[in-house]
Amino acid sequence: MVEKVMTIKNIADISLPKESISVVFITGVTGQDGSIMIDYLLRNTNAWIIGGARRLSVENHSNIKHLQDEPRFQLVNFDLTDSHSIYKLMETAKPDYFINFAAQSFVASSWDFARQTWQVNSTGVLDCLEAIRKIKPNGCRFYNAGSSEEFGNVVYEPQDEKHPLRPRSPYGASKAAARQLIKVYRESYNLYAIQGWLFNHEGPRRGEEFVTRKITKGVARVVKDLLINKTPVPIELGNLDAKRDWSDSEDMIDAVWRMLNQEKYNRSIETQPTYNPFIQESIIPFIHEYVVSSGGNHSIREFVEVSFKAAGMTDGYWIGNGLDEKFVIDRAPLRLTLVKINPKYYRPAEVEVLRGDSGLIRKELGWKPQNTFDQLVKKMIENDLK
Ligand code: NAP
Ligand code: F7E
Repeated sequence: MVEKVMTIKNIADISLPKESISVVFITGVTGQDGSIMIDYLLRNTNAWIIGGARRLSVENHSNIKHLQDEPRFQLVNFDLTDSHSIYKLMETAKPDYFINFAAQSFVASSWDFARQTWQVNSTGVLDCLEAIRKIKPNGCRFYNAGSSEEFGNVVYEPQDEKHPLRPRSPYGASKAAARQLIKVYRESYNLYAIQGWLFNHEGPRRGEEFVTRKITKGVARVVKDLLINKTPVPIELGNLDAKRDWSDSEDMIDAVWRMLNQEKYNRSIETQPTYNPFIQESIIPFIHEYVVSSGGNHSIREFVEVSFKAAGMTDGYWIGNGLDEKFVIDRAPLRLTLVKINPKYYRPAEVEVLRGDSGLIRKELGWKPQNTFDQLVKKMIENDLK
């Protein structure tokens, strides 16, 4: 059977219904968060959704293939580093929401591609803000994907909205710069423009170079090799001691939508003396940028252990120290190495420990995660075992 390929339109060919309906433009839809956001909006709203994606020589639509026949979704050719395409999109679709997930999102690559990281993650955001300000300043709400990496070299735990920005990578610096630009535009032009601090979030659609998915895919491969009596090639990792506050990406997307519609969730905004639901600017003084996180954290070493257990392998254990540390199992007469260290995966500078305090968004917008860490690992392992 020949598989259908997702049609990618030019911006000029966008078609929207005549009747007034909410239009959401989402960038980065081939990635994890963008694709989950589309599914979330199709389930929970009647909005029409336009997804922006770069046309690549080799198709990369696995996260959005299921939307091929979805009438409320259109995929358009879009590049965040091309300001013309941002303006063209704003003029043609005049979206009510502009959700920017597009980024050079891989921290480890940001040292090798520092300039490109800046162009996409910072200059790209500036171009979005300018286009919104010029074309639809009063009716387009903008969300940019901020990150716990902005906190970087942390000074207290857990990190909340007041924690200083102390990035440790070109990636973290680029997101911190975008945050400052958004603040300036919000305050100067009354834009509903915000950037949440999302801590790490994962799931079956996670890119394979990020450590969680690398581990769950690796574990699935090891399990398969052992089943056919093949000696497994070890999974190679870097810093096992780093700790991250991992959540399920489905929960985080719900937080993004709440941040974009704060008056619907935060009853205290309505009681503010100047609040008028019919004037968008009236809520600008009350909107917040929130930390979104689970509140717990785990080391990479723990993620390895929990993943093997979720795949039914409970007899693995660690031996050795430092660069010689290994995760092994005994299969008489052999001791098999399943995980080992490769120093090439260490970073020039590391964010050692992250743990977020999401108390404010829980209190003000009623957000709360539905999935636990163990459920997340199980879901990822089950997906990769398939
Ligand atoms: P992802 O899976 O790596 O997706 C990134 C998306 O950006 C991809 O669709 C990619 O398209 C697109 N993109 C990159 N450069 C582009 C450009 N110049 N023009 C248009 N599109 C471009 O990332 P994610 O995990 O979904 O994260 C979404 C956003 O949240 C990112 O901004 C990330 O920095 C941020 N964030 C993520 C996390 C997390 O834990 N996942 C936490 C905090 C913040 P291609 O497929 O063409 O490369
Ligand atoms: O690394 C360590 C690595 O690449 C997590 C992005 O979504 O979340 C993500 O950034 C930790 C780091 O994610 C390997 O040194 C060890 O300490 O999965 P990661 P990240 O850098 O935390 C933030 C919030 C974002 O905003 C980003 O967009 O794991 N680690 N060994 C390794 N990491 C990788 N990738 N590969 C290893 O082999």
